[in-house]
Amino acid sequence: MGIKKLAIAVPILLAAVACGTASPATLPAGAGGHEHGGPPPKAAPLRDGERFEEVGLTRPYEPVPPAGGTDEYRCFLIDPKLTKPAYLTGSQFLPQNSAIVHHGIFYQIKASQVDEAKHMDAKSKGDGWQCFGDGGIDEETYIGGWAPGHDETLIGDRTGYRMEPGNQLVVQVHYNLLATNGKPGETDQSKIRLRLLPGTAHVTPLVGFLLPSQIELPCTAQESGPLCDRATAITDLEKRTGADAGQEVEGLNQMCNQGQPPTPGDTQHCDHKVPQPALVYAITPHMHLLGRSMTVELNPGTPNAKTLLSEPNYNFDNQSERVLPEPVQLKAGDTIRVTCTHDATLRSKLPQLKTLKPRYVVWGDGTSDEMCLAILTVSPKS
Ligand SMILES: [Cu+2]
Repeated sequence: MGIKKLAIAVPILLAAVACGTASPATLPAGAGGHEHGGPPPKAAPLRDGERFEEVGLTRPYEPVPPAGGTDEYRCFLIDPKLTKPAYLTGSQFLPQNSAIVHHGIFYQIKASQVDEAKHMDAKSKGDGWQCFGDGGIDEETYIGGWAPGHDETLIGDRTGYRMEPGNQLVVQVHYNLLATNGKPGETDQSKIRLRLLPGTAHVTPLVGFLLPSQIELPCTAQESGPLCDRATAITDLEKRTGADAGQEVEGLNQMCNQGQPPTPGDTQHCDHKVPQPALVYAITPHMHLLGRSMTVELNPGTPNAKTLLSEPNYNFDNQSERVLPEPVQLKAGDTIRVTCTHDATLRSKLPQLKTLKPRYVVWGDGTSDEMCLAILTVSPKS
C-alpha cells in the first residue's frame, strides 16, 4: 500500500489502506476454493439525505494473469465525478462476472494523486494496471472492501469517509481464472454502488489509523539462494520498488524493535502509543499472500488488556473491515500491539508466488513482499 512513506516517522498515522478474511488454515489465501455465485445482496434502504451513485469499469476488462498463472490483481481508476464534498457512508461492490471476481478493495486518492494513477494506467497495456499487493499509489486511503458473500458495510448511524471534489477511487480487483482453468477470454465489467451524503450533512468523519509491524520472515529450511540473505533481499527490494524501500524497513525496525538487530521469525509484533483520544469502530487487517494470522490488542499485559481483533485464519481475499461489536474508546497514551504471523511455506504453494525465487521477506510493495498492517477505522474524539 501507499503507506510506506509514512510508516517510518509516525507511530500512528492518519490515512487509510487495505486487503483479507478466513479460509481453512490449510488452504492458502488466494489459492482458490472460494465460493462464488449468487446475485449481489440487495442494498439496505437509503437513510435520510443519502443517495446511491453507481460507478465502475468503463468497458469490459479481460484479465491476463502473468507468467502462466491463474490470478491477476488489477487496479482501475474510477472517477465518481464529485462536484461537491460528500461523505461516503457505505459502498457495495457489484461483480458483473462473479465466476472470476475474487475480491474488490477500494481506495480513495486525492485530486493531486490522480496524475500518478493516470501515469500507472497509461504505462500499462489495457485498462488499469497490475497491482498485486495494493493499489500502488502513495497515500491512497482505504475506504472499503468486498469479498464474495459480503454485504455493504454500514458503520454506525451517521459515519462516513469524507470525499472532496476531484478525489477519485482506485479499485483493486482480484481476478481468478481457476474457473476457466486459466483459459483467457472471460471478461468483467464490475460496478460499485456508493452511498453518499452531502458534505454539509452532520456526519461523524471516519479516518484510518494505520498501525504497521515489521516483517522479518526468513526462507524456509527447504529453501536456499542468494535472496535468502536479508541484506541481499533488501537491495533487491530497493531495485524493484524504489531506493527508499530499505529505509522503510529500517524505520520499522526502529519503531518496533528499537533499532536492535532484528530477530528473524514467522511472528513479529509492534507496539504503538495512541496519540489522541479516538473511538474505534472497525479494524481492517492487511497482509499480502503469505499472511496467516493477526491480532490487535489494547494495553496488553495490563489489567485493562483487551483483544480488539483476532484473525486466526487470515485470507487475502477478504480484507473487508471487521466492525467491532461495540465501539472502543482509546485514550491518549494507550498501547496498541499489532502481531502478525506469516508463512513462508505458502510461497511454493500459491500460483501467484511459486515461480518466484525464495527470499527473506520484509515490508514492501511487491507480490513477493509483505505487509503487516492493522487499519483502525476511528473517529478522533474523547
Ligand atoms: Cu500492502
